[in-house]
Amino acid sequence: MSQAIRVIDSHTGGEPTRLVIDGQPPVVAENAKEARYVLNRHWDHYRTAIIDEPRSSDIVVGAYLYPSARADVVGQLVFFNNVGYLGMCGHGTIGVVATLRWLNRLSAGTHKFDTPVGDITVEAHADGSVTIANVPSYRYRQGVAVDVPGFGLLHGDIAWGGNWFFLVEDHGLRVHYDNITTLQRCAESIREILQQEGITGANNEEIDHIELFGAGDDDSDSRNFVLCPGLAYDRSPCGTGTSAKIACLAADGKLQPQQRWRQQSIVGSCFDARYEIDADQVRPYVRGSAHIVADASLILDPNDPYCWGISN
Ligand code: PYC
Repeated sequence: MSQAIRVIDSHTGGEPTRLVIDGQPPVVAENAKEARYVLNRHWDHYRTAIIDEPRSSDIVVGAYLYPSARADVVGQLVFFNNVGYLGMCGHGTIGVVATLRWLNRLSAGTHKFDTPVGDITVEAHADGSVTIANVPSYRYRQGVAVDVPGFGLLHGDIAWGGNWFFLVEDHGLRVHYDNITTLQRCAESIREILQQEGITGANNEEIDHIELFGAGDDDSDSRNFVLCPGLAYDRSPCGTGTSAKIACLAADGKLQPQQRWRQQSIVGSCFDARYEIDADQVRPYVRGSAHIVADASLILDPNDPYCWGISN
């Protein structure tokens, strides 16, 4: 028997999000962290069916939203992509909120979600944009030197913004869409070196996102190129990556609480960011907009040799 999974696709500044509406694995968990564990351990074939080719591609981030026993949260929100599960996803959260608004399942105003890395609060604005109050973000290490074949000696900060990032400014490359191939090669090489040299985030956690920064334009403070886990790059400015950047700017004294930071993506889309100090921690606020692009049923036919996706 074939089964159907209803999904709604959106994009946030060019970066796609696929929210599963019906037909998700029947996971019942205490919280989003446990839900992610159970999904990874027992239901990973659903991730590959939903997000891998032939139904999707490595640039799409998927989202499951499970009910929670907690009355103060909308639900347990777990993001995934072609290589696994994310801690948090900023563009994805904006896409999920826009989708729930489109379905009339969420009102304008303030709402909380449980994610595997902690609670986040969102403000769904009347104009359709969404502000995320992200998990506390911080710089873990500053100016870590890496010798990258073909690119030379580079330095990066390691920072947490809901995922682990290595943020590099001294790469000497033009951060522009027409330079994507070189940016991608550089970011991939940096990640390889981090892995080879055992350079990690706190608690030995893998640094799976690499961010290369360049100058902004009249409308932005900076432009970034973000390599996501796997080989895809973020078309949006990356919500968790912008949070990591904000944490570094705050640590350097280059951005004051409530000061605006406009982060532009490699395709030109922008997030508006700022931070507050919350119990001595940097709490980033990231604002952006998403648009709905599809409301579809994925068909899982057991006779299809690629029913569960083409995975590597
Ligand atoms: O917006 O946080 C983000 C994100 C992570 C991976 C892709 N987008």
